[in-house]
Amino acid sequence: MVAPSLTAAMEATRADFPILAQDVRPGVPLIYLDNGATTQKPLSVIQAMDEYYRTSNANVHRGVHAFSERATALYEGARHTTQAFIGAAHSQEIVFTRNTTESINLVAQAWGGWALKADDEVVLTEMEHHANIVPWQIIAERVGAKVRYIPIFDDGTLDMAAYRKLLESGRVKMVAVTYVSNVLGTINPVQEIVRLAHQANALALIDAAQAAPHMPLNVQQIDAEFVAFSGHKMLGPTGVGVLYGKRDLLDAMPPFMGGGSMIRAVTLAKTTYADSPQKFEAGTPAIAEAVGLGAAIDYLNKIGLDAIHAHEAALTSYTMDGLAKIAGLRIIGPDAKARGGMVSFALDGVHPHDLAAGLDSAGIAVRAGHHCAMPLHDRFKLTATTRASFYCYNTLAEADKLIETVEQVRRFFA
Ligand code: 7TS
Repeated sequence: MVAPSLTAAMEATRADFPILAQDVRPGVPLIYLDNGATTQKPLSVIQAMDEYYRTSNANVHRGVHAFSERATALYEGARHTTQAFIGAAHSQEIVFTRNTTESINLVAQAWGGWALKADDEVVLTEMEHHANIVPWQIIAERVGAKVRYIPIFDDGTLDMAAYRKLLESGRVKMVAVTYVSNVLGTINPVQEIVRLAHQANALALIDAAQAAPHMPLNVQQIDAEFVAFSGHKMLGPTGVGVLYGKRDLLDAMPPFMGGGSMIRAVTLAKTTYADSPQKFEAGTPAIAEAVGLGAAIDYLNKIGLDAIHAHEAALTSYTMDGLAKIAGLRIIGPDAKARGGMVSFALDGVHPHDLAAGLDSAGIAVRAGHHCAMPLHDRFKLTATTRASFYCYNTLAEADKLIETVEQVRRFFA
């Protein structure tokens, strides 16, 4: 049973999100259950970006003029806010990128191009988003390394014994794993995964795109060398993401891209590089977006990651119970207790796109397709699923409407 008082406190956050007050079509209110793709933005984030452009806009780290100093202070302030949010020891360990995808590509190209040699191995899992598969395939192909995958059980959890076996090759240099699956919702035991990687002298990268927005995350506790996530999935704007990296490693690695702002000195013959994070932030960064991300983190801290996680767990458990009663409906992934705030399902005889279109006519936004995890869908012998993914502002009434509408769509196609 869901404690209504728990969800009521979170449901009150709805008032902070202007978009949620809109109708999708006249008389059809928006029920936004596509938070795994991107989240809505509270007024405080929208205002912080508006305020930045109205009062402080200039380029950063360049001019000696007052506005450049003001913009730099705001941009670096967002870096400190992000550092505190994930418990990093140094602000130099926070690199602003465009998104999780760019953060992982940065590591695959800059670290991988430098450290990976022929016949080295990179270990991923079968449940990765394409953003944590393709960059590794590209670099592996370039240097002659191999990509191996930790298999998953039918319940959507990782086969840790198979992982231990993979590490026995003695050739694994990197283990890159998602914290929370964007399809199954599985919360992986990342601390244990990293510990085992280190025991085998491998480094670790955690894709925290679906974790950082939804639960407390401490990079020192996880101890991975790299952690990646996106601003837009945690109430912040698009165009800004984060790569956390351990300082010694970031200092030792070559840059990802070259250009302005990342150099110490340039001559026509040779360039020396600035320290991290500047070394990895070539060109004018997404300044207003970083300011918006800082405001999003302030907002998340105010409502509390523990409370958000508990709210989403309650909604997910409630939704799974309701959906499980629908004839011919199959949920993939583990029990509600072992997952983040999402549920993906297949309905016999109804294509996920038809189901999503039926839900859309009732104002319900969900994602249908392979969710950029084709190997995972292959593993479950499905081409596509429908996914509902929650955030702080979703309500039990919305979960009810979802369950009821899925049943109506099933009857329509029966
Ligand atoms: N990793 C995971 C686990 C993700 O869920 C996503 C985006 C990414 C990486 C890539 O993030 P980006 O910000 O660089 O695009 N996942 C989804 C999704 O599930 N639906 O749309 C985007």
